[in-house]
Amino acid sequence: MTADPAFRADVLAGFRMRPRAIPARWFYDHQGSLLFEKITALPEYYPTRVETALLAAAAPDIAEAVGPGRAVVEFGSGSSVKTPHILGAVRPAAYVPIDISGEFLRESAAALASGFPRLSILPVEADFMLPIEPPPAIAALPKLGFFPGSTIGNMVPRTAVNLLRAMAETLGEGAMLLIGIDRVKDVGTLIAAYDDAAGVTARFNLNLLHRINRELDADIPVDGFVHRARWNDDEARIEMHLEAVRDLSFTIAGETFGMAAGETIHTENSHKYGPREARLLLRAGGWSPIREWTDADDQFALILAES
Ligand code: AVJ
Repeated sequence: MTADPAFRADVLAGFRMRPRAIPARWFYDHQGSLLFEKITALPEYYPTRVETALLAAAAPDIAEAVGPGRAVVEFGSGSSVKTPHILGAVRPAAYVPIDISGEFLRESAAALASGFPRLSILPVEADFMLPIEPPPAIAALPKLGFFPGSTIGNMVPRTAVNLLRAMAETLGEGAMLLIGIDRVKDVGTLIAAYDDAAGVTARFNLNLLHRINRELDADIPVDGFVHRARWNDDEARIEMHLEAVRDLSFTIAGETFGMAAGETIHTENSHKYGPREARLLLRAGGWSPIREWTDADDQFALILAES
């Protein structure tokens, strides 16, 4: 398999730096995407379940607040479970899913097309972290951005603000944004969600090493690592790490690396926000929150904002 040069560069740079770190976006090869799907069904992983229920319950309210005739632009399309709730309620003039994985994009567009045969679906294969030129067909329509899943939590606040500003730019005059943001909550609930009893999140994290071995001509002994999930209270985030359980030596793309027992690779951040923090983040990113929906236990929030 010919590896993505950006993957190779991020992995080599990540193993050279201290502390070692690899961006979370590289979790999602085919195997990683399947494992993430499994995570969303775990009893401990509340975000997907709570957000989907929120969307279903709030759909009529959302439709009323958003009004007719918009184009829905989904950033990092994927969730075949959540999108139909929005499309069914808002009844948009067009739907534009944006994703880096062309294969994934075509699959989910095809699945949605059968449920919404008269909807104009215009997939865009792009990295949503960069500014995007929307398809000309929707140029004249007001937009509703849709960014579910608390994917914003993967970014440090500085990057999250930059992304929100880029989204406002992409979506143009009179745009709205519906965003899902996970709440700060008790540490036990958070840790369980990222270190489940069945070990699926551990497999998801360790799959990154398998992916490096598969794609970058590497010989990392995956059994020399364990999954760690910890709450970083200063930064208000769950962190995932891979910790070496013994002294290790391995090569990646011809370069040799050593790790001592106890050394870690930081693989993911998942930032959590309280109610005011979430609204402040949106304001810093150029959006004004106008409505908000949460579950009875305030586990997760859906926020509607205007630019
Ligand atoms: C897809 C980034 C929202 O942070 O909860 C789930 C990814 N990582 N379990 C999250 C994830 C471990 C997930 N996001």
